[in-house]
Amino acid sequence: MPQTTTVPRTKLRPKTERPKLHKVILVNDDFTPREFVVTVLKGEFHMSEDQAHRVMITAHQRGVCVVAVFTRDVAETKATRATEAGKAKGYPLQFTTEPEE
Ligand code: NFA
Repeated sequence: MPQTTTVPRTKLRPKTERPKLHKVILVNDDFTPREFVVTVLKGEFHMSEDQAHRVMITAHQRGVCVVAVFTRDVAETKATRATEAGKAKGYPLQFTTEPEE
């Protein structure tokens, strides 16, 4: 078998910082129709009917449900767009964001 030689690394390799992730949170209310919430989740967050229905029901029963996590800009843009979709129909539907621990 041919011999191989490995040379120890001398170049510094700084640790890569990962951007902090932010949760998008669906907030329950008494007015927005369930089916509309599911439609917004599917459209804005690319969820299947099943996933969207589970997230909607969880928020309905517990008050809130984490939809997904993104970098801050993406989380804020998606939460705003999803909230606006409800507002456009006269619904009080709210999506908020918060940084992950
Ligand atoms: N609570 C709403 C209803 O009973 C449905 C809903 C679920 C609204 C999740 C907002 C968020 N029509």
